[in-house]
Amino acid sequence: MMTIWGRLTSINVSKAVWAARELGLEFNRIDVGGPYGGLDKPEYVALNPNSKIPTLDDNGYILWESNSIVRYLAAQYGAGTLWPTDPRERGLSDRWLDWQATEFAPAMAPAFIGLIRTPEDKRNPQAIAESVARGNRLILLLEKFLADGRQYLAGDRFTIGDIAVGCAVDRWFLLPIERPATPLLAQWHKRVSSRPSAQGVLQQKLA
Ligand SMILES: N[C@@H](CCC(=O)N[C@@H](CS)C(=O)NCC(=O)O)C(=O)O
Repeated sequence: MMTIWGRLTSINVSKAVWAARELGLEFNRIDVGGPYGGLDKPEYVALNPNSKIPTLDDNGYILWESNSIVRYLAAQYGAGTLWPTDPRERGLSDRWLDWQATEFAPAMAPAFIGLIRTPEDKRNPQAIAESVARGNRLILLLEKFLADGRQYLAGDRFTIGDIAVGCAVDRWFLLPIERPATPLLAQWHKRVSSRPSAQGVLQQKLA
């Protein structure tokens, strides 16, 4: 039995859920975190000492860190599809998970926290503006990257890189911010978010 712990409004939970659905896996999802709480309960901390979501339980194999969960699911159940077997092709997909976690997420975090989680009178407009500018620069890098006509981030098929960046770009499109024109990114977002596996996973209320 497979269980994914975490509320679906979390970007990191949505990555794990999207990967599991794309792979056609049967799993049970348990709402914890955010309004559901439960992350400090000893039984949850025993699973995930970070008290964060998501956590995966694959038949007793426990894993946390969303991008590691996506890599594990793809490697275990999607070799040759979500997880390219050629190391060079895989590298071109895998790097986008690191890009999402170490470049894009930190760039957008102040804007996200400021606009979604901070009451208007307590916001720091300068920090928000700087964050949006930083995030938008990275988005334009993606737009330029897609200019060679590629359908997916690692080439001509959907892989793990599309999942991590897809979840992040989905939220970027939902944020109440000024966005530069990104027609290629919009087409790619439409392509990946219209997959059956993405239905009910993306376009969540920002929380
Ligand atoms: N690096 C971790 C970050 C996990 C994380 O920050 N999760 C957030 C939700 S996106 C969380 O647990 N927040 C507390 C909550 O939802 O109550 C990962 O990628 O899994």
